[in-house]
Amino acid sequence: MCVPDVREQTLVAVKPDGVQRRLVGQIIRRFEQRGFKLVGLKMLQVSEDLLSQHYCALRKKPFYPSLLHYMTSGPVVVMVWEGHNVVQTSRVMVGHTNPAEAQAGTVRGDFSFHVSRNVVHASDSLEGAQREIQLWFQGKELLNWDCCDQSITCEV
Ligand code: DAT
Ligand code: MG
Repeated sequence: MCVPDVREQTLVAVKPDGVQRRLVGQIIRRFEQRGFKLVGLKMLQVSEDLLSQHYCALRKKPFYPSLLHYMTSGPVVVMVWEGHNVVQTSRVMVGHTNPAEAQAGTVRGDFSFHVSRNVVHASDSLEGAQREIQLWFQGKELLNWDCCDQSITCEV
């Protein structure tokens, strides 16, 4: 029998501060190590248009202009990870939005100390993940491939 929902997907992005600080490899390593499957990956300079759609729920927040400025200040690395419960598990791995409250062992808890430079993004719900994946990736950019350890990790 296969573990349920092994095709669940989420969007994770290394923000400009994470790219500048050469944290991309360490962040990817954590998701690989956990056993998730990378199905999409690209580096890009984000447009304000894409970001305003990505962060549409935050439009009225006082920090929104500085958030846009920060997120467009340099390249980001955006990824789609797949696996059982990947949305929720990724949020735990990334840690609290405010790094001051993030636990050690999480990405934010290990690599950052202020909410305005919290290194990484991860979708917060299944619906959010679907919306964000469609926003950032075209269907053909996501690969459907078999991981050689799948029968060991997914068949129980
Ligand atoms: P998360 O990224 O954990 O999903 P969010 O969706 O509430 O958090 O906010 C998106 C980003 O906006 C967050 O990663 C960093 C920034 N942000 C949130 N609250 C902030 C605040 N009070 N001051 C400055 N930036 C903030
Ligand atoms: Mg969010």
